[in-house]
Amino acid sequence: MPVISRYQNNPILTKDNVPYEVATVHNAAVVKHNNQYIMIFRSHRLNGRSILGKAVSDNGFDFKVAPKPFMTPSKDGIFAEYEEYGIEDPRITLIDDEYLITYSAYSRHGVRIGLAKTKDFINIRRLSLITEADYRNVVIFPEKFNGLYARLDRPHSEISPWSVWISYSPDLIYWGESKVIMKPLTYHWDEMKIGPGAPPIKTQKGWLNIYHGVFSTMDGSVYRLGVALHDLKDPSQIIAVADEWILQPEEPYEITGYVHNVVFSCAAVPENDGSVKIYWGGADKVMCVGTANINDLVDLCLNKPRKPY
Ligand code: BMA
Repeated sequence: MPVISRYQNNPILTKDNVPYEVATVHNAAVVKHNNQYIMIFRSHRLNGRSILGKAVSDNGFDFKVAPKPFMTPSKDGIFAEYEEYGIEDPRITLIDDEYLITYSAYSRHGVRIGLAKTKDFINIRRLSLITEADYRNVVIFPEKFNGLYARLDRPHSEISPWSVWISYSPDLIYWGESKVIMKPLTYHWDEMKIGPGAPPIKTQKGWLNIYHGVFSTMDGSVYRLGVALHDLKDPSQIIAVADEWILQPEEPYEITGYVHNVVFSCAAVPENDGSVKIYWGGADKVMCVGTANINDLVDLCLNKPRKPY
């Protein structure tokens, strides 16, 4: 039995559903807000640079796209310089009544992470660029630890396979106390690089972290999803990482697209019945969803673990 059941009508959103011209719809953040599901999705424009769109749904499966993009590269101040080549792969965390949106900001200087805030998904305020280059995949925990915000991220390195780190901040602007907490495992499905996926979900046994792992083949990279469990009080402590992946490219829209063999997640929405809707981009071209039981994912970490590194 697969641990994630793919929704029968996948893909749930494609470029054909977007009322402005784009080449893809993928790697979306999704949250529940006022009894609706808000999706902030990435699209490549026809020049290959990315923007963010917005779609809304009553049930988490059927989304309607807003007539205009949600965020495009900034034209103002410091953000303009660092978003010149596009903005990508948003993640959203609700904390203190505000939604924090992190996204990759591309420019001639590399890739760094922007942080924007919104309360209503109408008014958005860019707060800060919270990393230097090169970083991707920042997810912020929905709770503070000893008064500090915490985030997982993935810096690039020339001398180590790209790994998951944790950092803390008193104010969302200055970040520190960074340390590496999880690394790719050699000759394993995630051996090439790993990165945080959805913002962590609180469970009784720990923070559930849905991450992506990449395996290099003669035919390019294969992106899969895996799960890890972090200590509830000290998320830098990893209780267990599941040895097996939870999702890999299998459907035609995951195997072929803009980049082949990719499932890439930026969002998971826990539901009151113990299930979770996991959203992923298929082959960097379409949006997909599946459901899993949160306890099954936790058990996979605990019953069949591998070492964090
Ligand atoms: C990663 C990022 C993701 C993308 C993935 C597969 O490096 O660029 O946005 O989904 O590659 O192409």
